[in-house]
Amino acid sequence: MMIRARLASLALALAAACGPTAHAASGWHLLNMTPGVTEMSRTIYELHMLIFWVCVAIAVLVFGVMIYSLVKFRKSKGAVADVTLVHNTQVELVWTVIPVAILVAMAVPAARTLVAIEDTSKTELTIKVTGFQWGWEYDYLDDGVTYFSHLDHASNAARQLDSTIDPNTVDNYLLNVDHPLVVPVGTKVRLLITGADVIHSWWVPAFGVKKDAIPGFVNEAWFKVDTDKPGLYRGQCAELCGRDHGFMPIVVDVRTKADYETWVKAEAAAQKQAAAPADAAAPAAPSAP
Ligand SMILES: [Cu+2]
Repeated sequence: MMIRARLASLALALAAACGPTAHAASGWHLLNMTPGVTEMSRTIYELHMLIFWVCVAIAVLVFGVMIYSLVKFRKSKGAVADVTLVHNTQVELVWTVIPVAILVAMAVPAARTLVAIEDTSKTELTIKVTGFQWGWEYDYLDDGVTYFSHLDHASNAARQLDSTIDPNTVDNYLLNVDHPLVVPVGTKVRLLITGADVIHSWWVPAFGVKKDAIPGFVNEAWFKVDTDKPGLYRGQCAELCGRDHGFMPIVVDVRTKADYETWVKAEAAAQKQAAAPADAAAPAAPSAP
């Protein structure tokens, strides 16, 4: 029941994040990937749809011929097996060459998209993302801002075994955090993703980003949210990482550039100030003669 509620709310969140209202009403799009809010996520979506329709066409053709043959040439109608096609070189060539050609044709756009996904050149903002049991740490490498992002208090209270809170009354149950990742629109953001303990995976469907967070490795990912799409985007850890795997959601707060600048300056100043008393106290410690 809880899982169903979670899936439903995730689906709703994804729908709210990307689907046009009229389209959302039908509910059919919930079965599909989201086109997302970045050019890359749309490219991935279009590639997925292209390959999907190629597969549908092949399935219709192959099953069509098969079912037609089964019905038309059945034994009860007096059909006799035609053995001239057994080990027929021409036929074998045709059914080898055509699938190879189709696979190669599909590999071209797929490879092009993969190369684009991995292209982390010309990024404008770099954030280190560390997954841990159970939450995320975001480190704005150039701005001196670091903080942890955990499951929000309301979800955490409701999820406890002895809790009397109905999860249906909690907004974005298990999909909300205390401190979301804040990024600007229209900016190529590079993520350096790693793990502190076990393998996690940073996944935000609306950005088309899903990358493993592996201890001892630094994986790269990037996204650039459309200028006209600021808002909250949700995701989850997508690698089974232990007991509380289901309790480490991801929320990305995408703001306008001006809003982001204001936020990052204020946050950097606040963190500097918070660290200051410790720095000031340090020289007062007794030093050895
Ligand atoms: Cu995890």
